[in-house]
Amino acid sequence: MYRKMLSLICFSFLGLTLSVAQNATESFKVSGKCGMCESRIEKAASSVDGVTSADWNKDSKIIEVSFNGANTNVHKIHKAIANAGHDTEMHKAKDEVYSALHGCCKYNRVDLSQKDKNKGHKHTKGSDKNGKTHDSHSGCGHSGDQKSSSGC
Ligand SMILES: [Cu+2]
Repeated sequence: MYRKMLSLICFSFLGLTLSVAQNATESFKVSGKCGMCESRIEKAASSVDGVTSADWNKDSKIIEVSFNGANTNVHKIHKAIANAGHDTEMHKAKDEVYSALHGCCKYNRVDLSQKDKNKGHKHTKGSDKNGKTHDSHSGCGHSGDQKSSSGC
């Protein structure tokens, strides 16, 4: 009986320690361009059960998420963001979801998925098969310079 009590106490202590340790913060890269992307990405991340905060920076393209590891894992968050149309390091958005994004939000998809194939990242007009180079950017009515597209 005494032994049983002892192991019970041990287990509950272990459980307590684990649940405290499972508050995790992760940051990873998410493709996007403007303030609209920011709210979409953060909304998608926050919609995942267990996520307590999500903050995406449009300049660094890094999202920082805090979540309870007992309820969720970072993989689910990647997936939710990809489902909203934004590529992450782990998950790529479906083409049809990406295509449905606002014109201003059509980020350059080469960035994350084909980094190695795209050495040099040329900014020449129309040479890119995807037509998503900065120079061919359309829909914002301005130069397409990434920094100035924040007002979209
Ligand atoms: Cu956007």
